[in-house]
Amino acid sequence: MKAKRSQKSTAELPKLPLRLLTAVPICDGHDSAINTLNLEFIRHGIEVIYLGYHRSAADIVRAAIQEDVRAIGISSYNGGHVEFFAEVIDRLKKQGADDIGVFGGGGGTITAADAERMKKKGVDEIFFAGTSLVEVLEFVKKTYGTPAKPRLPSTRAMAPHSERDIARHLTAAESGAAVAPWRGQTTPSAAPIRSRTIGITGPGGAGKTTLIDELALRFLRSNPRARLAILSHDPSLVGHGALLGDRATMIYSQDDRVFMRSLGTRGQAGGLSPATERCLQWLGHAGFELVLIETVGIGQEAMPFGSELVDKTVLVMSPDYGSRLQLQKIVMLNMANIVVVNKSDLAGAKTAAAEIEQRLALNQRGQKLVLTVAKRHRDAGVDQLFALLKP
Ligand code: B12
Repeated sequence: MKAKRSQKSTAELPKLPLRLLTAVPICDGHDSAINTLNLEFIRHGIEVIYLGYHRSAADIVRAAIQEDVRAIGISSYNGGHVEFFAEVIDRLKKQGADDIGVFGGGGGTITAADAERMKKKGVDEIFFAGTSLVEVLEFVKKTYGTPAKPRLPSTRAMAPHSERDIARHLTAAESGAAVAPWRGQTTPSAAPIRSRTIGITGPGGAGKTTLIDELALRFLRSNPRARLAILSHDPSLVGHGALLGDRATMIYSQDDRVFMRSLGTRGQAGGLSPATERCLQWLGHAGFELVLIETVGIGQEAMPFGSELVDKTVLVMSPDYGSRLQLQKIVMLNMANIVVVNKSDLAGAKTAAAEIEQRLALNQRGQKLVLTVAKRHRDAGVDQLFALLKP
């Protein structure tokens, strides 16, 4: 992999967007309030990693650390909030991450007396029914608008290659900083190491995230000790933040052996982030056996990956791409090593597979075609894809 030589000194670093993680606790499906708040946050330039509802304190803390967020916003309606918020704070402390703030709300289900108890346990603020979005925004900007220190990787406070340490290096990579070497290691630019890397791309709605989650399950089962990293991209909205929501639909990727990082494209076209390559270098140094990269939903002319970035590329399509003519316009059909027709239980999937097979045959590159139903457990197509991804 080519090394990036144009890293910036700390003085030139761009101001990074504020990153928050939001979630709804376990046994709670009230996500209406948090969905509204998420949109308001991204409208004001914040990157929101949304974990979804029915999430355990352990999932929330693991994700917050991996995503290196400044604070966690929890929306809780089904009771048990005093204990749940306390568990989140306790787990953050145990993992040396108590600089990550915790705040939240829950309509009228959190009483003023509960809120006082929660604040005593370390919650920064609780918002009650009737709070305006402006008020929430003002609190967030005032309380979390400046980074807690230290934000850059510190060899003093963090065990090398701990989740916190890796997360901080990725943040530094996102800022473009010339990151300090890990203890006992050379800098990524001096000695690039790359994990086996698979690039997964395709139009929005084809089922890439579900497919990756199923691949994660197969990876965890087939390698009892190995670690997997996932770099998941979502678009940054022009002039706004980004809703980084891929975690919300993932189950197996919440495993302790999976390190997942959500990246906003931050103005770069093509499906990846300006920092993807630098992040890959650090993941290589951290020793992950496999890295899966998910691009944003791509269009006809996108070619997100070069061979310097990934070992294999997978194009995921759904059967409803339109007419056969459309297939002539999709550049990735020439480039991908493997083409997946996901949702192959839908009507028209057989015709789609036949048309894509013909299109690939014209390329004469030995590209593989796999039919999957990623939402189905133990899908034979996903097994076949997993086998094809092995070295
Ligand atoms: C809408 C609703 C539902 C919808 C949820 C839809 C959805 N996808 O969210 C449906 C109909 C599905 C539903 C189902 C149930 N519900 Co319900 N539901 C409500 C209701 C009426 C409104 C909640 C709401 O979304 N309000 C809109 C938001 C925007 O307003 P808000 O709450 O005031 O939020 C503000 C602040 O609290 C704050 N805030 C909130 N969250 C956060 C997070 C952060 C980070 C920040 C900064 C701020 C913040 O900012 C908001 C903006 O002002 C409440 C009653 C109530 N009035 O609160 C019951 C209520 C929460 N539900 C209740 C119950 C019991 C249930 C069910 C168990 C019913 C059943 N037996 O099936 C199920 C459980 C569902 C589940 N899987 O968890 C009870 C909970 C009782 C309790 N905790 O003791 C309530 C209180 C009703 C009641 N009085 O009995 N429910």
